[in-house]
Amino acid sequence: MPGDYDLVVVANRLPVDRVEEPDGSTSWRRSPGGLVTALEPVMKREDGAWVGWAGGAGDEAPEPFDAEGVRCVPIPLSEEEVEEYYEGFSNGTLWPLYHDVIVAPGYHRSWWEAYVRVNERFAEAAAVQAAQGATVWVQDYQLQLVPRMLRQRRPDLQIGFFNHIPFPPFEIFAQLPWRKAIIDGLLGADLVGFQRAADANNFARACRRASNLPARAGRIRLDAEGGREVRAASFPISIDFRALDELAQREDVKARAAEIRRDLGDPEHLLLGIDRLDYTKGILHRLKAFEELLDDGRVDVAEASLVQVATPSRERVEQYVQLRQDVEVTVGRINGTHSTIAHTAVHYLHHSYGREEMAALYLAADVMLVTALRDGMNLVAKEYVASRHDERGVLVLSEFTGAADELGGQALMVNPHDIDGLKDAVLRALRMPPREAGRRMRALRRRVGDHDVQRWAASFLEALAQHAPDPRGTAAEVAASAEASA
Ligand code: GDG
Repeated sequence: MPGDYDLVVVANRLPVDRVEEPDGSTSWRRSPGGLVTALEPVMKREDGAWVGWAGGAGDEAPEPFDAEGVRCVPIPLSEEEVEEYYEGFSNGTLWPLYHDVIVAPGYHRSWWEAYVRVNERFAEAAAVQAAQGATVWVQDYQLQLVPRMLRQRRPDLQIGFFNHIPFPPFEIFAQLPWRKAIIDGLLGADLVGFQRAADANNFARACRRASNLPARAGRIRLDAEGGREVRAASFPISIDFRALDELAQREDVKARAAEIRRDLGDPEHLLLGIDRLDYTKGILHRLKAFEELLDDGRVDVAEASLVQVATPSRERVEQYVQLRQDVEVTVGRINGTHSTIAHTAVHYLHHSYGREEMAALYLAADVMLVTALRDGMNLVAKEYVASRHDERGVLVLSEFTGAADELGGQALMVNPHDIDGLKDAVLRALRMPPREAGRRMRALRRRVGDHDVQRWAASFLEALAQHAPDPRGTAAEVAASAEASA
């Protein structure tokens, strides 16, 4: 029932996807992704509700429903709001701005107005669902105004926010015409979480510079609100290590990995990239390095092949259309020049795959290339590690990912802008002695295994509870006061 839920998650998307059944009816299937996995146990335990967009455009959303043990509350987005709030302000303004302006952000007032309006709608829905004193956890850059809007409606709530993408240095953030409103929106939360310590610091600095607020040691003091303190800290997200580890050990997945290698002509070395087709992921830089290694004759097409999975993404946003063209022209050129009848240099796959196939690909690859130009975390890097129960394989990892903070010691670190350095790292990975690769992979697996997504969710919620004590008091206090008033 509305008003009953002790934990409310607010995210742009619901944790389920709509499926059309053969008889024309609609059902809901859990969407792949770590967030759902991480939150499912707490959602069930705490009597949770999840507020999010169900996908699709229209003025009406489906009625709230239960799926996978979670109450789902769909939010409608009109056709125009999909264009202006989602494709526009979220993915055409904030996404490039927060990723070091790799492409130019668009600043359009109509996009901003739609962003404000849609954030209000999410905040209102969360306010209606949350029980007295409940915890509300708002996710990601599409909803940065929700914490403040929610606090205005429901000062009794404990409010947490987690930003999945980087928070940029103030010198870049300062471009945003609505920077003060965004800061104020986020400061409605009790705890604002980021992937890296550097993101939390950038945020605290933006509070000082844009809004003149005292911020020290990750605490921002709001004198205008009676000295209320907002905490900013890092909580690096992770994956469901155990589930992927188990999946990759299944006999059918291992057999599929071997089959993939056979089908690719049994190359001596298999390199792999898996990314959403996004300009932040450095796909073109990776292709350039591989092309030059083939051009230079340092790598032979009979010896090494690159499989690049580029999952379709944001296909109506202009820069993504351009990127797809650039990647496809580049792959065509590399293959035209270097492939032979027996061997293809680059296998480019513009599809999305099931979990089993993903695990088999990870298991088949000798070298995993993660060359993002900027990335909040990069879960692909951690998934590769979780899949390698055989302790083989080498991870080449960009220093501009959040994952680099944790895995930098054992992965081969690269600056993807330095093509010569990237080529050297790829060659080093291809030639790494198995003992060294094994030692590195063991250490990587220990790190990711100990810091899985369940631990991430628990540590965020624990920090939130500590920073903003339950306004209803502890269970014992509540019981005592109920007794006293009886
Ligand atoms: C954002 C931040 C941060 C990809 N293709 C397929 C597929 N995937 C899955 C991967 C992985 C996920 O999508 C991608 O996660 P990443 O972390 O690599 O990147 P973003 O999508 O940009 O995610 C990022 C993340 O949020 C979490 O906070 O790490 O920095 O940008 O799990 O496996 N999954 C399936 N088929 C595919 O074809 N099943």
